[in-house]
Amino acid sequence: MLIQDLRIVVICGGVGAARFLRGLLRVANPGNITGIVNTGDDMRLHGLAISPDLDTCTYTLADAINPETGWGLAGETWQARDTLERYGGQTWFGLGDRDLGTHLYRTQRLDEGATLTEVTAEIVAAWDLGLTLLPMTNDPVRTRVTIESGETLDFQRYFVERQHQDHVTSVAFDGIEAAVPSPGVLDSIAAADAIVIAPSNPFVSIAPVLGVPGIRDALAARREQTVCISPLIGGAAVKGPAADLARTLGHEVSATGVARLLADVAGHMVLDSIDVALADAVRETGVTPTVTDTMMRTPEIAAALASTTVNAVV
Ligand code: FO1
Repeated sequence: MLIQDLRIVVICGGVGAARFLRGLLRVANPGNITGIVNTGDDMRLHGLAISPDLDTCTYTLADAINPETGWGLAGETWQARDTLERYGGQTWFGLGDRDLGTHLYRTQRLDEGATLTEVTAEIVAAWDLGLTLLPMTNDPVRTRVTIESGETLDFQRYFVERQHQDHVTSVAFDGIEAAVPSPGVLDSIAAADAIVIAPSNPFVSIAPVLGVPGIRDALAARREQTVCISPLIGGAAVKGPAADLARTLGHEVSATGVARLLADVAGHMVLDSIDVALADAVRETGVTPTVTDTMMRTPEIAAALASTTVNAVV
């Protein structure tokens, strides 16, 4: 089948997933693409409902992402934050004036009784993206990390306020036992021709999605059509704490370690050319390796990666 005709599901975290989706949209039919996005990073701040990974995927695909920061909107101004600063309000998590519009709209709609799935569909339509983005669940799930001191931190406190410098001893997803996959998640996994686990942090971005009851089993049933892309290149993360977390959580800090972590749901792995020597070790975990350039420096490289990744399982 031509890639244009394939129904493709992508399990998404933040930046790495957004860049991959942007490449995929160049080679596949947006109407056949469904992103299932992590909501464990979500938070309430200033009374506003904030969904960072949904927004990073949306803004990146709209070519509206802030290029300096990798989150929020381009051409941002910070007048509201400056006013907060004057009052000594919370400014550690920066909400730009344009980005605030998204949080105001989402909060209003949720308060009116809309689900996060419905609000996400409205926001994606307003940016005219063409694909479907689904939150992993409409129920509240909050990623929390416990650090060496024994203190447990909300994810954004760890990631942003403390610049993910802490030595993490465990990660938990509060509320996940009671969470239900949002409508369409399980059906899209069952119907997909190809399923991609995007190169997001496996411990704090992909793990919450797999942890929603029902999702991991649904993916395991499609293991031969599921391919993960290693977020570690040469034993390092492209961005963020994935390598640090692998180390402190006791996993091998390499593409092989990630293959082992996801081997029950992904029968295939795409790893970077730098890690070509790991291909045999990946194969020994029962995962079929494909080696290519996975550093998405340009949308063209992201598009080539998307084609190679989908072709690994169809
Ligand atoms: N990350 C930061 O490092 N500093 C910030 O001030 C910050 C603000 C922010 C606002 C909205 C949003 O959607 C994301 C924001 N992020 C910020 C990134 C965020 O922490 C990450 O996108 C994810 O939660 C981790 O992937």
